Parts: sequence; structure tokens; C-alpha cells
Amino acid sequence: MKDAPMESTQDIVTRILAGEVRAAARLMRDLDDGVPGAREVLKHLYPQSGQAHIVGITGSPGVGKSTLTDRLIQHLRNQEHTVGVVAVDPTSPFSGGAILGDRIRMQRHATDEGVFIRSLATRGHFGGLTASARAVLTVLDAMGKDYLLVETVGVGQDEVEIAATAYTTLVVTVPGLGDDIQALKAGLLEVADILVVNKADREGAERTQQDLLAMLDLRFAKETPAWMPRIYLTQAKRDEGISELLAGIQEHQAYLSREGGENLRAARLERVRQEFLELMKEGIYHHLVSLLRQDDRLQAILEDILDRRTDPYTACETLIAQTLPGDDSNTS
Ligand SMILES: Nc1nc2c(ncn2[C@@H]2O[C@H](COP(=O)(O)OP(=O)(O)O)[C@@H](O)[C@H]2O)c(=O)[nH]1
Ligand SMILES: [Mg+2]
Repeated sequence: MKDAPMESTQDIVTRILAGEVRAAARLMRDLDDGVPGAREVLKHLYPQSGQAHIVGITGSPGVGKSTLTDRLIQHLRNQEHTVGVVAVDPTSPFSGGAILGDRIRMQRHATDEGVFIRSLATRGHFGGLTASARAVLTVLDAMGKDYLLVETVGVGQDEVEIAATAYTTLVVTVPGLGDDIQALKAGLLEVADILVVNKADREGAERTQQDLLAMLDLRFAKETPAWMPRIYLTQAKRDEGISELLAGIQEHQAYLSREGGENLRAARLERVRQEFLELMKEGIYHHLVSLLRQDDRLQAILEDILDRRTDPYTACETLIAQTLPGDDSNTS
């Protein structure tokens, strides 16, 4: 395949800001491949982002997140909102199975100009999955999408975090909680602004709702939160309860914007915090590794550790002290 002629950063930025799907898709690929220059484009897009309402959708595999996402897209489109979707899927990039599944499930939106869907596998992204998902969100946001839906499987810290740093986070479960109740107790409940009991056509939906209510009561026994998480029963497959769920999402959105938007600012600040700290972690790591590569110091350090002339803790502290200026406090 012949290389396309080089395009200036400004040209690409202009095309993406104009909402050009092909330019955006190309940038997302380049970002994943670590193509030099791709990040420069992102730097120019970032100031134009920050307006979209980001909705995280997380929960165990198979609870119906993709089906639900597909329905939410439709309902948002009916309201004439534009929508961007990032689906983070645990499937290996080699089989691509479930990614294909998401694509097919949401395919009816493929020809809709107002919808952009991007699936990410959990491996094979330059800078890591979280960074990749954030970059895609920034691109979609800068393109002017009104709502960004982020579907992640609620297993693994990264995936939960991607959904948790959305402005409105949905935690999806199904009747007959079982293992899910453990996951909820172990922290998923903490990040939920809205709880969804999908597959409400199955037996035990009301019971599950009661269990969730009891868990919320327990959690907020001492103090009533400014936002009490809502619980919705849905049948994504049959498009039941989705209007109500969307109304709940938009109520939460309105809650965040209330009273001068202090809550929204706090939620956005939290996103920025996560984003910056992650980039810093990645940046410093790569910086140090490339320094060590330059003069083969890595090998020397490893052998010192292997022969017990030093230990990995001291070696790491020494390296950081030698490389980064100014930290007098002991942070170990
Ligand atoms: N019975 C029932 N099945 C559903 C419902 N919603 C989704 N499903 C099915 O659950 C399966 C998993 O759905 P999917 O959206 O891929 O789940 P995900 O892994 O959480 O994204 C699919 O076969 C869906 O058709 C529902 O409301 N009721
Ligand atoms: Mg899915």
C-alpha cells in the first residue's frame, strides 16, 4: 500500500474539528501505533475538548452493556444528540471475537454521521489501554460529540477506572447477583451514580433491586450523599426501561451542573487529575528506561541486584535521586 502524502498537523486538526470521520479514525490508529506526530495533533485538539458529557458503562461480561449502549445511542439520537462510543473489550486482539460482536451489535449506527464507535482491545496500545481510551475520548470530544459512552468490562482496575472517571457512571448487573454482589461490595458500588439491573425479564429482578437498595442504605447509613445513586430495571434486548434510564442519566447530568456547576467542575478536575498523573507515570518511566538504555546501565544495575550487592528498592531510589532533582522528602 502506498503511503498517503504527509499532511500537516494543522490540516489534520482542522479536519477533525470539522467532524471528519476518516481523519479521526486515522488519528486513533496512529495514536495506537505510536506514530510520531500523532500526539502533536492531540495537543492541538485538547483545548477544543471538554464539553461532551461522558457516561461510563461498566459491569461483568455478558450483563448486556453493549446492548444497552446500542439502545442508549438510539435514544440519544432520537433527541438529536451526537454520540461517540468507546468500547473496551477484553478479547484478545488475535481472535477479535467480542469486538466484532460489539461492532455488529452497534452496526446499524455505522452509517449514521452523528455516531462514531471505536472498539479497543485490552492489549496492543501504545502507552497503555487507559491512555488510549482517554485519547479516543479527547478526539471524539473535540469533534463535538454531545455524549460520549464508554463501555468497559468491570474486571481489572484499569477498566473500572476508565468508567469511573466518566461524569456519570453506570454499573450494570443482572438478576441473581451471585458473584456480582462481591464485585459490588469490593468497590463497584463506590463508583456508581446509577445502578442498572438489566435482563429484568429474568426472574428475581425485583429481589436484586431490593438487595442493591439495602447495600446503598448500608453505605449511606451515616450521611445522605448529595446524589443518591438511582436504580433502574431495564430489558436492553427489548428496549424496555431505556427512556427512564436515559432520563436518570440526564438528571445526574443536570445535578452536576446545578448551582454554578461546582460538582461538574469537581468531576472534570478528577478526570484531569487522573489523566495527568497517568501520563506522568508513563512519561517518567519511558524517560528513565531510555536513559538506562543509552549506557547499558540497566544491565549493571540488574547484575548488582542479582549478586546482592544492592536490592531493587535501593537501586530504584538511587536512580530516581540521581535523575530527578529536588525531592528531599523520603517518599518510600
Ligand atoms: N434476556 C435478556 N437478554 C439480554 C438483555 N439484554 C441483553 N441480553 C443478551 O445478553 C447477551 C450479552 O449481551 P452484551 O450486550 O454483549 O453484554 P456485554 O458483555 O455486557 O456487553 C446477549 O446475548 C444479549 O442479547 C435483556 O434485557 N434480557
Ligand atoms: Mg460488550
